[in-house]
Amino acid sequence: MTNVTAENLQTGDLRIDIDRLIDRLGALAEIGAIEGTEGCARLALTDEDKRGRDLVVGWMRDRDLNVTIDAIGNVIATMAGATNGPPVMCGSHIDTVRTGGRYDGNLGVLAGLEIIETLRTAGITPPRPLAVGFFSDEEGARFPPDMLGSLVYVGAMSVEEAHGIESIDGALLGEELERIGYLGPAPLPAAAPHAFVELHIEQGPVLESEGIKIGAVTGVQGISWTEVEVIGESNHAGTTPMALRKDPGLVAFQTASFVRELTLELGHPQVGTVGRIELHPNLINVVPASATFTIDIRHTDNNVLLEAERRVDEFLRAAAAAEGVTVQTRTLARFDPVTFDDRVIDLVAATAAAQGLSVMRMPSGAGHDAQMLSRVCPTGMVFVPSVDGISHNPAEYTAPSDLEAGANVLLHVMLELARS
Ligand code: HGY
Ligand code: MN
Ligand code: MN
Repeated sequence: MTNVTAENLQTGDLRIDIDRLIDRLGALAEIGAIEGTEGCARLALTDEDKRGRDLVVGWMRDRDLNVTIDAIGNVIATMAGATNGPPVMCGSHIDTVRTGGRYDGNLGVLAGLEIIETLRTAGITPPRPLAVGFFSDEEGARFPPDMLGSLVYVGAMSVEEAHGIESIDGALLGEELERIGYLGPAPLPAAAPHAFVELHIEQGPVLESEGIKIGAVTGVQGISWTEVEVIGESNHAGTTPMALRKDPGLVAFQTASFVRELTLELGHPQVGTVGRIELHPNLINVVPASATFTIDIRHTDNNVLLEAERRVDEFLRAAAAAEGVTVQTRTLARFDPVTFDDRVIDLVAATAAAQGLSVMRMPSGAGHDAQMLSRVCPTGMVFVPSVDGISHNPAEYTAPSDLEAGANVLLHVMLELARS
């Protein structure tokens, strides 16, 4: 079949192969599978992450795509277009949290691969190159901050600084990259794509509760991650009178409950989470010597987020003073709210409507690589519903028809961007 460009072929009725996409999502989820669930655990740069990377890179190479790997382990696969120049790029991440589902991140990467395969099968050469990538350490759960790979990709953090980041389990990022064989030569920061679109599950309850099939994402809310170390004095749980204690655990727990009270006071969409806490020596009969915990607070309005950060810090220091303990804080991530490009948002909404899909504009509660790519090119996102709004949980689920709808919207948004 002669190569026809998208220009002269009615691509309007082109659709992806959902069975092939679901098969690949299943095959990838086998890696790091969480027994008895549909979920998987592939923390960034672990052996499981490596095995997942190897599988996806193999699929990319089997399709004769030009695959590049850079010095933070980002992998970009490019399909040639009728012209040269920066590609229209899609993608996301394939690292997960410890209680990961099979769709978070993986959908955006494998839908991109499916789109390229669909075009190849139809003998279509897009007017511009198309690319699909996965960015390293999007979750930031092992190596903070989150969206680390795409942050370095756009030049907002140096490779050297990133390589020096220590994980929660004491490893160095650069050494782990080398160990798993993904310390690549592709230049950083990378050349900006023509445009970037990320397909992702919503990971929240909005689309499902509204009965809407597609989210045309308007942006990402601000994110503030802080690690707090409270230093007290270990002592005997039985002999130490309460008035003589310097209990860092108490300050950690008081602060965690304050975070919840503050979110209730500030109201939706303010959110706050204490997701990790470690007491030392973590024994039943020892008043802890130290307590290390994390605070994740987010808001769509940066001024409210700044006020929330101030209030939490104020409470923490007052509680520490009252208990006679000391506090050290470390910022693990701080990203202002991001607004995507109106042209891409409009295109997502129009494409969904043209395919007869209900669509609504909405912000993202979760962080995404798209928020970093939006610093260098016109960027948008396509959301599909999460059943019961559940994510970062092996029970995460999105119906095949919704996966298919999202991938078909992504296909035609990318083709339209390739013509622009
Ligand atoms: O933390 C986040 O929002 C994303 O899952 N990395
Ligand atoms: Mn994600
Ligand atoms: Mn996630």
